[in-house]
Amino acid sequence: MSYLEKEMQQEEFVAKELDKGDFGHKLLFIGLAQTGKSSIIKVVFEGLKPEETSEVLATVRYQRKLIDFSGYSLNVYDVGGQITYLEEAFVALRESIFSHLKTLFFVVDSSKINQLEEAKNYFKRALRNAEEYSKGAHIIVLTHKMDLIPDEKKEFTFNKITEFFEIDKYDNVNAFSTSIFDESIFEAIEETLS
Ligand SMILES: Nc1nc2c(ncn2[C@@H]2O[C@H](COP(=O)(O)OP(=O)(O)OP(=O)(O)O)[C@@H](O)[C@H]2O)c(=O)[nH]1
Ligand SMILES: [Mg+2]
Repeated sequence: MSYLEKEMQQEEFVAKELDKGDFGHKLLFIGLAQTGKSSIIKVVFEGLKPEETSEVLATVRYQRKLIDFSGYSLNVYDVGGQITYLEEAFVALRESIFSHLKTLFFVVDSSKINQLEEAKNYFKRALRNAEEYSKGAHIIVLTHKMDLIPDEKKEFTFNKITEFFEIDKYDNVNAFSTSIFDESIFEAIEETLS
């Protein structure tokens, strides 16, 4: 066997082990494009300054990272939100993406009400996949980018999104109103890890 073949075999082995969730808590961030998934990961887990996230590039396919955070070993999956990548995650990569999940974060851009219908479709599909491959996993809806909503409309917006997503129908689904520009995103993630 050539060196390259050995390397590839090793990589495949590691990928399978990671998918199994043996490397700590497996977290999945999924949602439509540009909703802020990679920014959340970089700000909360990697210490990037919120204002520096404007430089974050759109995620191609998906990214997997092993992160030590607050005493937890995390195995974090970040799926690119462009439709091609979402469809790949929901079809070809379904089992490896959705199996062994501890928590699935479904990220919604609270300022883009016109995307809610499409977001809800993917949310429902994510729920079904999590149910099939990771029974008992926590599902968290992040009504994100709340800093873009005027204070007097924040509560209304949060309620509107969570009602539209019918999250009350599910025991294992919770929602948090978040922004990378204040403590809310840290609080939401820490609360779900504990
Ligand atoms: N106002 C505001 N902007 C945010 C927030 N979080 C992320 N962003 C911005 O949203 C844009 C998209 O962020 P990304 O993290 O690349 O979004 P993504 O969901 O990973 O995008 P894909 O990889 O294409 O799916 C960036 O310009 C971020 O600076 C937030 O809480 N508030
Ligand atoms: Mg991304």
